Amino acid sequence: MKQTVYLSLGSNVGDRARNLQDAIAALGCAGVRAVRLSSTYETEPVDYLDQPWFLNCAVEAETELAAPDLLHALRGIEAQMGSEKLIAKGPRLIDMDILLYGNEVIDTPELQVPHPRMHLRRFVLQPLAEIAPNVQHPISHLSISELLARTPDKSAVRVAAGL
Ligand code: PH2
Ligand code: MG
Ligand code: MG
Repeated sequence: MKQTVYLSLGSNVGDRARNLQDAIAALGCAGVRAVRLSSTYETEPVDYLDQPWFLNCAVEAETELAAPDLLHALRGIEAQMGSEKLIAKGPRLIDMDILLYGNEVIDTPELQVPHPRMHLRRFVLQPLAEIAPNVQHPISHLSISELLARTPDKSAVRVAAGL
């Protein structure tokens, strides 16, 4: 069954804008049709602070892939692009995370959806609110714009200039 999914993409190594573009292009070949893209945002690192600023964006996509297969497809694109995760929450060439998979709630060791920290991350919520302000979080039932208004995260997130 076709599902509407929301993804968060981030890069803070190499040509960050190019990495986001390449990852979005690769989605199509993996059976994930991007239907809406947010602006690209320049974002201050959170959680692990001693690393370069990120470019982040949000993608609305349609896919027939089951959630675990979508996760594997995203991991495959990350690996194919040569992204290496040397430090947890540290620098990376490309990171692709599933935020929402339809209205499903998934809690397995491999995959938690909605993304368990999305409400705590302005770098996720601000791009997502641009393309999906009225979409509801399936657990809290708050809209994305409400989550953004309520997030305690005060880190800097601004539309990237000159891309
Ligand atoms: N990703 C992380 C940790 N910290 N900070 C920003 N600004 N953007 C990210 O994508 C990010 C982060 C781990 O995935
Ligand atoms: Mg990830
Ligand atoms: Mg991540």
